[in-house]
Amino acid sequence: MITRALVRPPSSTFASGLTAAGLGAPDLAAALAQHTAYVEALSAAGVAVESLPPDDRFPDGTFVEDVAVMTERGAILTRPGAPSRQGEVEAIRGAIAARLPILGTVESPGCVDGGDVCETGSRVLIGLSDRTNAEGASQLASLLALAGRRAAILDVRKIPGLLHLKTGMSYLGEGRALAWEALAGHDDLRGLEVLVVPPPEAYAANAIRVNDRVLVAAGFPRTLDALVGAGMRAQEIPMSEFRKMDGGLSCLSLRWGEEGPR
Ligand code: CIR
Repeated sequence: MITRALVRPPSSTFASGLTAAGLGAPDLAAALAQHTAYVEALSAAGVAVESLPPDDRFPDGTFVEDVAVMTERGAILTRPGAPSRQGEVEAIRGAIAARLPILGTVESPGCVDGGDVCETGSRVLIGLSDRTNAEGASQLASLLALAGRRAAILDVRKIPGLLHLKTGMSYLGEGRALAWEALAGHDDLRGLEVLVVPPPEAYAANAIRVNDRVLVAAGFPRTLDALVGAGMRAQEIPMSEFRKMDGGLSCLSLRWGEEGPR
């Protein structure tokens, strides 16, 4: 069960964050409305959501997933790979520490973005990307071991268009995953039943399982059909403004409970 989540609505500087999407500037009012809908969806799924104040020092600060990895035994703070985002860790440290133990922090020269960390039930996958380096992945694997979690490190740097591991895959629970074709055949996904996301719907691969349902970006009918066809309760969430900033559903919250890191 996921019982708790932390979020931070986008701030007035949101549009100056990092992006390679090429989809134009986000509209802040629309982003705030989409964020509210996201929080409502988490709440409706039984999650107690706490909202931190927007912080205009950090345009990408709404993507709270990247600064910590949550486990049922405590949180691990990361060191994001983008220099403009590294201050986000100090900005959220107190809020996390007030809610659960901090098991450790990824230290320089290691870098990890939480978006590269994907729970798959039996173990945690850590993607090596432009944001997560080998040193950071290795430190995180050791810290996860303290939380009783096994980790596997996979290199996803050669997959075009993949910012983070979870840009291209999501764990759906019960041994199932949603993933790009390029990841579906990877050795480290062996043993998972993978629903492959068609290339025109690549953005929809970043979905989140929240208790009895899966939240999926709105506007990707084939992915929605695949989830429903697999017997899942799927709920569409409008994400257009976060997509413009390369963010997906998982990025917008830190979620924890009894099942381990997400
Ligand atoms: C960034 O480039 O860091 C942000 N604009 C988007 C981060 C998305 N986070 C995630 O996928 N976990």
